[in-house]
Amino acid sequence: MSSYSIFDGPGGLPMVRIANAFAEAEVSFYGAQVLRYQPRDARPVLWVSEQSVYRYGKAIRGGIPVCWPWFGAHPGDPAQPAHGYARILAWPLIEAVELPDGGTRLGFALSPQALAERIALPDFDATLSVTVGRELEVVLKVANLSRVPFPYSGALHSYFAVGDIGRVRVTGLDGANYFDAPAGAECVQAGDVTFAGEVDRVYRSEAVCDIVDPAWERTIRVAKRGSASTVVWNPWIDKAARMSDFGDREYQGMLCVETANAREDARTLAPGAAGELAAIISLR
Ligand code: TA6
Repeated sequence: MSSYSIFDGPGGLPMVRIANAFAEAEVSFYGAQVLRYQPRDARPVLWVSEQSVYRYGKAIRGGIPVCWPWFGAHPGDPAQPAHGYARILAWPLIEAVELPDGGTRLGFALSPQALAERIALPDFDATLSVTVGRELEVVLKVANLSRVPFPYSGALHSYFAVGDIGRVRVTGLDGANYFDAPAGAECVQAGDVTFAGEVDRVYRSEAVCDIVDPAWERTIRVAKRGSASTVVWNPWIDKAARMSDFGDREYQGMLCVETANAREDARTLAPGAAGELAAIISLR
């Protein structure tokens, strides 16, 4: 039985749907962005805004945007798009594999030529794999094919669906140093992360994080490889109201726990070197 199929999604954007014994998932070729991950007999794990825009040139608000080759604002050129180009370019499908355990793996490739038209970068190879099985595994692999160092930062900017953000807590970051963006300050996390206002923090942490969601009586585990930073974000009321692709009350049902290498954890690939950034997401 074929576990994947290609179809036209919102805005006519081509997408691929995976359906196997473990879960259903949907990935947009635009941005190689996982937009849906729903284990069998469970609610959707990922969140997508009902106000999201499905148009080339604008990042889709939700799922797992691929932020690369930089996280946040471009380090030197304010005219460049926030969070890089990967999430606003089409990634051709290069692999679709039905795995022995019944899972499914898709592979996408980012065209260096598509980026070269927009920004000068060392010659690279970038691929993204999505594996839907007992867990959801998303892996960004980058290789430096040039003879010069390749500096970059990035994130798998995962949006998660929760029942009530006011009751959610994120474990695993106790004692971690973080940059608090709204405060503009370096801080140290005390206990679990809870939410009673805008939270926009870049933690220096490689820890596994659990999103404990009492309202929906579940825990979402976010494990990772190749990531020294964990970003936690909820825009809360005022910032949500300022975003046209984010419903005013949608902040109550979502948060981001991002698998990243950001700020001091930015990477530099030596000539010929390769690196990966992986998020492994599961329900507990
Ligand atoms: O990951 C958190 C963050 O950097 C926030 O500061 C906020 O800007 C969010 O990403 C979303 O960014 P976007 O460009 O997708 O609106």
